[in-house]
Amino acid sequence: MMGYTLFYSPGAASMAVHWMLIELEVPFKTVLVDIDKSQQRHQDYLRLNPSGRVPTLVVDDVPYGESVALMLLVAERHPGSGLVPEPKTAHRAEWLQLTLYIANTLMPAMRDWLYAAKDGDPDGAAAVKALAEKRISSVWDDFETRLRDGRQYLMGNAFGTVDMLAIMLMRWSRHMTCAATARSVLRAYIDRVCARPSYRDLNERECLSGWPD
Ligand SMILES: N[C@@H](CCC(=O)N[C@@H](CS)C(=O)NCC(=O)O)C(=O)O
Repeated sequence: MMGYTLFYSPGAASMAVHWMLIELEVPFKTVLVDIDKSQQRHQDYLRLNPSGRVPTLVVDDVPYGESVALMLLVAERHPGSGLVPEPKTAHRAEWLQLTLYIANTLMPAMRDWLYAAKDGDPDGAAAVKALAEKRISSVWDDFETRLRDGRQYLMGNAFGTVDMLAIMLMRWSRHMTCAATARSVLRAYIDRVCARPSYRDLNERECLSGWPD
């Protein structure tokens, strides 16, 4: 079947991809993979995503994983969306740098915090989480530095993929000592971005509530 089918779990790494599809106003289907019920380990899902991780995006019948890669792929398929700086334009290199920074630095630290006891030794989880919080805090410092010049979004005054990723990950920090909402500059950014109708739509579709408020 042509088109997009997103395998998602509410609030998981699928969230930013889901948001992007909503922003693009393209037709897509969703299939719930309930992580709380370990559905990501079901044989049928592992055939699509052998690592047993969410999300998977089926594009024209072919399944792909990795949320950031999915967003880059979708951006490539919808040139002119305004959600990314187009190739060879002024902000493209900065956008690539920020995208990979989020994928390489922030996302692994989030995983370490959230899965410290499950992926690793439960006895060492506190130390892993403490290091993860340091790494996450230093990314929040960087984001605050960017936003302090009065820009609306991380890349300037154009909302885009990095904002959807950043907001998803800031939401994940809600139970951490380094919760993004505790920082005034980030809080103002979060409130601004989360006021978008697409974010409200996303929350309704994923039955999420309670963040940022
Ligand atoms: N780097 C992956 C991370 C995916 C990931 O860790 N997803 C989590 C949910 S946020 C998951 O599938 N957890 C279930 C598990 O690991 O068993 C991506 O961005 O897609």
